[in-house]
Amino acid sequence: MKVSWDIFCSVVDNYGDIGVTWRLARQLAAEHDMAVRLWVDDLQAFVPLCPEADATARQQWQQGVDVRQWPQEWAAVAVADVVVEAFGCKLPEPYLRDMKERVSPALWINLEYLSAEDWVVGCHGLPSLRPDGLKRMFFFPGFETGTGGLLREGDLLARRLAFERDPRVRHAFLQALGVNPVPGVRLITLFAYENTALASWLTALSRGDHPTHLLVPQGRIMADVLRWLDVQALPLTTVEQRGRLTVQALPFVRQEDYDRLLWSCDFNAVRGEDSFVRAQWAGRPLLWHIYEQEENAHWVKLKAFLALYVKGLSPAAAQGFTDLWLAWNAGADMTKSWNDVQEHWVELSAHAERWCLQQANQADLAQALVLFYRNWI
Ligand code: TRH
Repeated sequence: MKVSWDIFCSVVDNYGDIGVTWRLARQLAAEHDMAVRLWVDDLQAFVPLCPEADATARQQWQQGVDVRQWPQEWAAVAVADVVVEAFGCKLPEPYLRDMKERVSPALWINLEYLSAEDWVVGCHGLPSLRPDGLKRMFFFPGFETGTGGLLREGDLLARRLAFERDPRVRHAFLQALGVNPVPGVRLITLFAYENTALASWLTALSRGDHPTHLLVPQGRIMADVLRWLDVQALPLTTVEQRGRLTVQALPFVRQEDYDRLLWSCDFNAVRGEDSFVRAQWAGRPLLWHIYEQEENAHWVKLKAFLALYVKGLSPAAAQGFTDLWLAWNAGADMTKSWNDVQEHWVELSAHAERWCLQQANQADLAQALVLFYRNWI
């Protein structure tokens, strides 16, 4: 009998909650032969990532995953062997009661947000005992040994390599999106929250030595792009040229294609959690727009990641890269830091690939979860 998993996802805002849980659910089913139910309270957020999904269906099968609408009025179901509560979403009370009644206890995992902070290693895998007798285990993704690792499909890097080896595949992929970069141009994707730093970056790109083609998937940064271009709209098929910068809007693509898009580019601006990790697997230099938290808690996370990431870079490259990320996240002028980064482009590109391979030495998060369960029973 397959081990059964219930993964609970409450969509707070954006696509990160569903992005991570959908990816995890698929991988557990495809690579570990698990029976996975994914409970989602807002299926509207799921459809852009998986366009064949039905936002109104109470139950549907997608890529081997039993996707369920998480109903407001919970209807009893058999509790799974492993219960994943993603990002502290609250499990339904009746489900918790059924967990208490279960003859063989279920493993209850609280899957936490990704952070590079030091304390994560110490807290990963710790139990929390509740007054009602149930025990919840804290599972922390992370970049270092002793954490739960990062989501990475088993064949991901091999697929990227195959994609990169054949320029015709990249060409066809971009063409299908309506992207026809001129030879030698630098391709950059831009996925970010609203950001006052954008104007300075786009201006620096338009005045830079290197021609750049910027691809902007539909999303929250678009209004800032339009403002800088001084246009009302950027239809999908058109490109806008300003100096050395070409700007093009893209549709929001399915999750698998988003990877291909990142692999097709020389530099990727990403945000939140899942696209941030995917950009690292792309092995290209990246720019992270971190999700803002109360009391500026995100700055600690940002700096903790930077401190880890820049290890092994020359001091000047590390400084330029750090300054760029800090300016972007502070909404400050990026002209100087972007120009500084240009001096270290080759080094930063090699470093990104090295970082990717180094991270790939860790067990991936799905693998780590399965092992955690095996060790627990
Ligand atoms: O959408 P996000 O900003 O999600 C955020 C973060 O996860 C944040 O940590 C969380 O607290 C907050 O939501 C509530 O960014 P993220 O995590 O990168 O998720 C975006 C998902 O969308 C990711 O799975 C990649 C996917 N994607 C596509 O599938 N196609 C696209 O075209 C694009 C641009 C993204």
